[in-house]
Amino acid sequence: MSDLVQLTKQNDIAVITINNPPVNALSPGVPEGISEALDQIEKDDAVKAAVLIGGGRTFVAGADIKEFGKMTAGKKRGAGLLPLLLKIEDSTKPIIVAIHGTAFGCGLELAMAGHYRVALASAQVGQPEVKLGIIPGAAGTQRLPRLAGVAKAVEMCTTGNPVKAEEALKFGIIDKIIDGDLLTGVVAFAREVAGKVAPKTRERNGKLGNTAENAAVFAGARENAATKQRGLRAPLAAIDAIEAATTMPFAEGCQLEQKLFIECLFSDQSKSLIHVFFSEREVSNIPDVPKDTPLIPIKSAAVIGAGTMGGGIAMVLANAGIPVLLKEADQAALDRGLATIQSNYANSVKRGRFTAQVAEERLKLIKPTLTYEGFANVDLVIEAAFEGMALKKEIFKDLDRVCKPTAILASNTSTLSIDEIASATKRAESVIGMHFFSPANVMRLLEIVRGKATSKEVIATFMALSKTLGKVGVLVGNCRGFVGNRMFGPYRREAQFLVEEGAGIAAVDKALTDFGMAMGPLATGDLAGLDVGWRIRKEYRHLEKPGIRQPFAEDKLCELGRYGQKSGAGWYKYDASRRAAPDPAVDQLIRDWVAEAGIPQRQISAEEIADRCLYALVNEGARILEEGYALRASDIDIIYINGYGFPSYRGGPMWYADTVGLKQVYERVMEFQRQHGEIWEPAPLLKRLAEQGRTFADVGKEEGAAA
Ligand code: 3H9
Repeated sequence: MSDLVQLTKQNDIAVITINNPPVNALSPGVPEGISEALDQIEKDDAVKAAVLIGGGRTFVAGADIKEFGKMTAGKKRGAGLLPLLLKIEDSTKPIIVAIHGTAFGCGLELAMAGHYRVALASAQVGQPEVKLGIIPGAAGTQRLPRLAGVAKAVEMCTTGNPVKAEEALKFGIIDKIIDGDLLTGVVAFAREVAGKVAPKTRERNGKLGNTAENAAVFAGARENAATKQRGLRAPLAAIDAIEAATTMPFAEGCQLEQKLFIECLFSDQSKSLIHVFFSEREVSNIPDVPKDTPLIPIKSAAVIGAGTMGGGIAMVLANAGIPVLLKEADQAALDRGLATIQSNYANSVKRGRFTAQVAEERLKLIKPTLTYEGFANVDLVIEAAFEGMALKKEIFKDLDRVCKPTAILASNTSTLSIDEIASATKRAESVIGMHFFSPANVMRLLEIVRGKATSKEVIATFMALSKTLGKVGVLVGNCRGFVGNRMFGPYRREAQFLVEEGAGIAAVDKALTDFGMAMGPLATGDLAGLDVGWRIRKEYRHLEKPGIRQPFAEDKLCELGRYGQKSGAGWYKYDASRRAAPDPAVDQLIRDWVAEAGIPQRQISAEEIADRCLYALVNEGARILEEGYALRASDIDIIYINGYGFPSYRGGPMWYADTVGLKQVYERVMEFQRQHGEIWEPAPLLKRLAEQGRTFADVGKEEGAAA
């Protein structure tokens, strides 16, 4: 038998154990091993029932995702898992599946083929395939509605969200929760059911509902998917497959599921989402910071500034159970900050995210203060004061004086140099950038900015801390705007240029939302506040190269007090509930301004709008990669997906460029250079890769880049 599967016996109960670390994925060898074990069990008269269990930290977390790439590359085409699952279900002896950790994807599909399922209370089950752009491909869409009902199956297969053991029990996905040792519990359960007629999931049609009820469920789910998962194919395919479970015999439903599964698997969406899955794990690989680098314990923290960012960061720390001092300069600002935190927590309770008691416990961890008292004891300080170098240096000088020598000092700057901030201290090795995205308690991205002197221990600690805080931490180098905002500059510059050249405001935003961006670039400006960029541009105006075209519309809007949502008007006008509407007054203003500036007006296609904005991102991303401010193209992708609303099913800007083909992207950039001049000069790396027929994903494999 394969090394990945072991067969043992506890008297009359056989125990099949899957051992394929780290997550017991059903890699080649595992299904074969289970099948062989079943053959032996069938032949062994002494065995009355069998248990299927996972060794190590989890039951089966799904198919081996690495194998999908081999399948789509045409290197592999297996028989699939369906025959094995039928073999389990048709076993003459009851098979009881014991779940701990996660039974995800074909882990749950495997479990559902068993006659009974038991689980530890801490276990979770789910069909997360949709997050990889696919649907369950081993009869999950056919067996799950038979166990859990149609509505629950639709919810699980379209959202991909896991279900805890208690809920799984309530919905009939599992039969029992085991307290104490799982193996002992499942063997006892197996003895109870041994010799009885075992239920086959595929023959249980009682929960498949009636046509009228189901029609409402499917229509609602399709509408939901079209709005909440706009552009994604897999949720709709999952609904089609579950619908088949309600209208077709099991075997035919399985055939339709297979067809849809393969269609999704071979799609660009799935390839992109699988790229995102592995890239999100790759970010924690820092070549010069080994995995065993000692971590600095972070048991307490302080945040400076109780504004939107500071308050959000204090909540992030409190949510992770870390006590935090929250310092402001005056009582009124501190009170305002605390009131916002309280109302955020109250909203979460209202929405059912957690209980009032949990909110209270978290709130208790945040201690407001107007002084540095207590700062000598904290392990970490995050400065989230107003974005200005002089002020930040002043604060860091104070922190260097009041904090203990081992404390880490972090700045939540979005543009300023970490090295210059660190120069205000005598401990540059303990200074690091921690760029949260607004709202800090919601957005997953954290850019971790490495200064010249930042120590490896501090970097390793922050990579680990980002996970504790529930964030995706990406290490970036110290350049202006770091990775995300540095790329966002050219992207939003092009959006403005397009309007100044004659494109409609809504047309620019629509071209990008049609591409899949969560929001258009101009609406995003209104949301973030147009004045933020305006102030930064004023501070850096002296660095602008003379003779280079600069967009002017946003600056002029700010001069008129149109800062965006917060002032009720920006590119759009907003009502009291911040709903946007086109504003003919802005259209007129733009017409006047461009006439005055003598900019020729023309019709601009949605394709040109999307290309100019997206390739501006890609060209700047290529420079960042070559200059070493990002470790990998995929790190840039993760930043854009988690911080800037880039559609994950496009894989991020660099992956997207790879899928278009760098030769084509390069030629388009050259065309823009001919039309618009120097600002469109192709990045040398883009040019080189295009000429060599290579991709951004290849970079780093041969020619290293280091943040
Ligand atoms: C499926 O099942 C399709 C079927 O319906 C049909 C088939 C015909 N494969 O996340 P972690 C690796 S689709 C390969 O850091 P955690 C991961 O890359 C699948 N590798 O740990 C990492 O490697 P490294 C449906 C996998 O504790 C290491 O394991 N299932 C797989 O934070 C540890 O992972 C899913 O989509 C895999 N399936 O979280 C589940 N899973 O150390 C995907 C993990 O080299 N997995 N790895 O970077 C997860 O959601 C999480 O990994 C899990 C553990 C919750 C299980």
